[in-house]
Formats: sequence, C-alpha cells, structure tokens
Amino acid sequence: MNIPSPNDTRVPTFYETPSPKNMRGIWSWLITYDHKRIGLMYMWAILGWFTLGIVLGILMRVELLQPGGKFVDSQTYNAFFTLHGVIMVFLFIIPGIPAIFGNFIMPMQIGAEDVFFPKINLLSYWLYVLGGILAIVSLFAGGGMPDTGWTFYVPFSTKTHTNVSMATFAAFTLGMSSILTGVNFVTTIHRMRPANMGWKQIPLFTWSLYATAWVQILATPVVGMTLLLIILERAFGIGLFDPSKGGDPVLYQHLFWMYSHPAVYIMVLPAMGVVSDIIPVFARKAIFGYKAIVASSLGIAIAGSLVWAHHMYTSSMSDAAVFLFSFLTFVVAVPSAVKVFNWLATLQGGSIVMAPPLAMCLVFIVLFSVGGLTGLVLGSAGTDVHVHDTAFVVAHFHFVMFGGVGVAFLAALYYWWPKMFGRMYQFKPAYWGLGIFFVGFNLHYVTMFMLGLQGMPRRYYTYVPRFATGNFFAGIAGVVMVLGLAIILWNLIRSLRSPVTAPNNPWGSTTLEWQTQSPPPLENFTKEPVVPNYPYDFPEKPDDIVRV
Ligand code: CU1
Repeated sequence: MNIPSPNDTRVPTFYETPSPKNMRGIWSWLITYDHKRIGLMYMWAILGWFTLGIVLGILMRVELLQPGGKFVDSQTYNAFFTLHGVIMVFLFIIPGIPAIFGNFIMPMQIGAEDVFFPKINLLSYWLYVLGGILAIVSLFAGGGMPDTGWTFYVPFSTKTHTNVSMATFAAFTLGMSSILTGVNFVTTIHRMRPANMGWKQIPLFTWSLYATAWVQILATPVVGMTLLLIILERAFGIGLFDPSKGGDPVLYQHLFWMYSHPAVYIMVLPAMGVVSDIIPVFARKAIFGYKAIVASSLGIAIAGSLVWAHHMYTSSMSDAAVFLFSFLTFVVAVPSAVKVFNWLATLQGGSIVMAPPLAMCLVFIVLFSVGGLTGLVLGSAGTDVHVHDTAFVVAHFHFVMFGGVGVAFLAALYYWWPKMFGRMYQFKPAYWGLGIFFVGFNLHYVTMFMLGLQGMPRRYYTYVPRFATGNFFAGIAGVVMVLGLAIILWNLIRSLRSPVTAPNNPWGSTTLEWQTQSPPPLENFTKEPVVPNYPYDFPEKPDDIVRV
C-alpha cells in the first residue's frame, strides 16, 4: 500500500511495515502477529457477517409483510431466524467491539506495543474464521439448515434431523476463540502497562474490556461444554436431558443461560466502555465518577452472572427461585443506571462539541435506556409471563443488543476510524445516516413492542390477520433503518479512497492511542507515550478539534 505522507516527521505505518518476517502481500496479513492487523482482519470479517445477518433479518421481515407465509415455507423461515440469531450473536455482537477495537486500540491505550500473547491472538482469529466457516457449512451440508433458534433448546435440538451438531460445534469453536481473547486481554492489561500507569490511570474502555475478559474466561467454558453435550446426545443418546432416561430438559436451559445471560454483558460492557471514552472527549470535561464507572463495570460482571434463570420463569421453576432471580435481575439494573447517570452528568455543564461519535453516543443512551427499562418488564415475573415468547421480547433485546451494543459499535467506528485508517470521513452523510437509522429503528422496534403486547408470538412464519397492519409497518420501517445503516457504512468505507489526512489526534482526546500518528507505526509508538495522571483531563477551550 502506498500512502502519501502529509508531513516529513511521519514514520512508516503498520500498513507499510509487514510482519512478522517482513513478508509482503496477503501472507503478511494472514500470518501476522500485529494486534492492529489482526483487529482489521476481524473488522472486515465481522462487517461481512453483519451484512449477512442483516440480509437474513430483511428476509424475515419480507416473509412477515403479510400473513399466510407467501414468500417462503415455515421450515425456511425457521432457518432464517436461527441463522440470523447465530450470526448476529456469535459472529457479530459478541466479538464485535472486543475483537476489533480491543485488539486495535486497547494495547495502544495502555502504551503497549502489542498484546501479551501475539501468536495466541492470531490463533483466536483463525478459530473465529473456522467457526464461521463451520456455521456456513452447516447450512449447505446435507440434512437441512438448522431450525432450532440460536438457543438450541432441548428436546427439539436433540431430535431434529437438521445440521444442529455442526452448528453447535461452530458455536463451540467461536467460544474457544472468545476464551483465548479473554485470557490475552487480562494478561495484557496486567502485564503490559508502563510502570507509571496505575489502575486508576487506565482508560475506561480498557477497564470495560478487563471486566469483559473475566466473564469470557469464566462463563464461556460453560456454554462450550453444554453445546458439546448436545452433540453427544445427538450422537449417542445418553439421556442427560431426557426424562425417560432420568435426565431433565430444564437442566439444559440452566446450563445454556448460565453463559448466555453473562454473554449479554460480554456484549454490553465493551459498548459502555466505548461510550465512557467518547463522551468526556466531546464534553471537554473529565468523566463524572471515574471510580463509579469502573466499580459498576465490575459490579455488572459479577451481578450479571447471577441472574440467568430470568429467561426461565415459564419453565416451571419453584416460586422461590422465580422470586430470587427476579430480585437479582433488578439488582443488575442499578450499576447499569449508575453508568447512564454518569454519562449524563459528564455532559451536564460541559463545553459540548458536536461530532458524529458523540451524536452516535447520544443515540446509544436513548436506545439503551429504552432497552434497559423494558427489560424490567421482563425481569418482573408477573409481567414477563404475559409477554413471554412474544414480539415484545424480540423488540426488547434488539433495543439492548442493536440499539445499545450495535450503536456503540458504530460510535467506535466513528471515533477511531481516523486513527485506524488515517482518513477523516464526511460528517454530513455521517449525521444523515445516523438520523435515518434512528427514525427507522424506533418505528421498527416500537411497533414490535406494541405487537408483542397485543400477543403477536415470535418465531412463527405467519400470524393471524389482525397483526397484519403492524407487521407491514414494521417491515417498511426496518427497510428505512437498514438504509440509514447503509449510508453510515458506505460513508466510512468511501473515505478509504481519499488520501491520508487525519491528524494524529483529531478529537483532542487525552488517552494514549492518540499520542501516536494515524495510522500508527508497527509497534505503535516511536517515543514513549506520556501517561497523564488522570486519563480524562481536558483543556478548557476546545481549540484543538478538527471540524470537517
Ligand atoms: Cu438474561
């Protein structure tokens, strides 16, 4: 790649300095140990999967435009929602922020030249690719596309003749990748910081990855083993989940959600870290309650691991268990709300400079808050029983996962894009894209909340005629939402064709990754970065910010 230098002091970037053995061309990427190249390889793979997941989502909405299943048959629709879920959860949302920005940005935030285990990092990437390939193969290998939904609930998943074994093995492989990334990040954050960066000088994004990494290490093995048990059941019929052989299908649900609820926090915590890093920069003000945000990240990681059975109120648990899990679920809302209040308190009284990353964070706060508050409707058992397995639940977790984590992912792209590629993107289409996305998103999912309250079930290829208007409207709004998303991504990718112009620190940020050039050189820093006493100290006047 030939990149023109805007000034003389530039050193060759990591694009221009292949590693490890100075190989050139495609191999210098495929076997690289460089955390930035690995982060970028994740980015293109994850954006590819995201696109496929969106296409599947649109196909589902096309089927639901009118009742009666006129587009595809029920079995194909079952495959659509299974694949949409598996791809979006395991291949997009879980790895999204940690694998891309955790890899690319986190080592730079702590002034390190790479992660602690660069080769294991490369192994994680290839396990991710392998898991993705297995997921695709499970579609087209004989037997039929998996039709269980992304949760692989027994007894259906042990009985269906579709390719469930391969799909679960794909998820198992992706879990291995996630565990290795977690181990790598914990070790990196403990061992690679400069001597003068204490725990209270660590930027909040890195803190959030630290909390996430522990959940990845402790919870992911549970789902890995559980998915292997499904494969064993299918191959040998041991009967762990089969009452006629002394097993229990509800055991599966416990094992599955013991990981998959904490997985919600594996997804959400890094998103919160992104927002915590962006907001003070554009408020030109120290983050309000640094310690409270760190403590709430750890609090969420711990409390979030104790609430899994709130997915099972209708699975005939004892009333005492329902009460306990409902109570604990409300407890997790506290540290989450602490963060929202901290972000708002940071904005309050700041000299706010509006830019696309901040605008995206504001979208995050709105959508995530709606997602969180509707979660309370589901967390309290009485109301949950009423809306269980309806479109209300689907709308709720899309508000959290997509409106929360997905939007924070886009905010991270808006914020770190100049650092990663050395290009500034156009602000106008960036705002238009997020505006259209925001309108389409709300019309789409708020409609689904209403449909759910009226009793529209999830996961059916057709519905009774009285839901027709709502579903038609939701489908059209979904297209508007995807249009906004397309503008956002197109505007970013288009900027790659322009020359390298981004300054080293376009937003006037104070964390270490902005002290090196954009894009950074091979081992990140040519001279030791200066660690500030406090990572969010801003000069009063925002003179140093680029406006495009
Ligand atoms: Cu949950």
